[in-house]
Amino acid sequence: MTKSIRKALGKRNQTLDDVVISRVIVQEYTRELLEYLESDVAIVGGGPAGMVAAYRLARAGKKVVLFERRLSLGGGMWGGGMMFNKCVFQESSKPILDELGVRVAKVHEGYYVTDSIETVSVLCASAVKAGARVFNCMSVEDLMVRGGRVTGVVLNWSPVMAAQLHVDPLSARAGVVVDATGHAAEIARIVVRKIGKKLRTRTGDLLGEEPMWAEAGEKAIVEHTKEIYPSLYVAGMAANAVFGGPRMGPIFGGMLLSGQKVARLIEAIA
Ligand code: 48H
Repeated sequence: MTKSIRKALGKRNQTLDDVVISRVIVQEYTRELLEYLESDVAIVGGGPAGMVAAYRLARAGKKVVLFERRLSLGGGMWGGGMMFNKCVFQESSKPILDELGVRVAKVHEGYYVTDSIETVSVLCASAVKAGARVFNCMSVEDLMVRGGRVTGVVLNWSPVMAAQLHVDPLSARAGVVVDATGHAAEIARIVVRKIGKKLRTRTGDLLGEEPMWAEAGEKAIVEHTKEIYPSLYVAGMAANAVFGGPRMGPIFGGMLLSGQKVARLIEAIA
């Protein structure tokens, strides 16, 4: 308990003071936000790829912050396929689910199914418990770039952006930034829009997502998980949007494997 909270409580003969509750929230949030304005890794987007990357990197001892636009993490995973809230996984991704303790049922040789609500909840809890700090309701709207390298992200409250209010953002420095924003590949697009066609793709531009093909899409997503501009990595669906690869529909193993791969690549650099 901080001095100011002790003082506020001391003045009143009650156990629950509304303003103390407010003070705790504002103080604790502000303290952590200040702490995470500098991090080793800033992950943009809390879908399956971002959550696995956050879990692995935090467990490896990195100071990890994850910024998520929405209230909840989970991205496109909650709705399974067409809101049938089941997720399908292939054999290669099963060890990740087993490690985290997601209950998996084998339905066919090489086909596993999970409850999407359980899967999102476990991935989210694993990332947070491993030490990743999540700031929800925050959107990354720009990048810090210095000397030809990404050095951080530029943040605003999602409701500010949704209401199109003219409110200037704040900046957070990070050693490495991960674009895990899903189909939109928003962070890679910022590079092209503001710096030019400088991505490490064939043309320097985003090559765009291709039509649905589960097998090819799942393979491509892991191959395409890499550094796309100095200190900017791409993971998850955004990787196929950047490098040109099929979407894969409601199979989620590639997202977990992509999150795992980006974490390994980042762990290897420092
Ligand atoms: C803060 C942002 C911003 C921003 C976006 O879409 P996701 O679930 O992404 P992945 O890549 O982890 O998983 C993709 C998967 O869900 C999927 O869509 C599949 C498998 N599709 C196949 C198919 O054929 O359709 O999560 C991305 C997250 C979301 O929660 C966004 O809200 C968030 O990123 N986000 N957060 N700042 N600028 N942009």
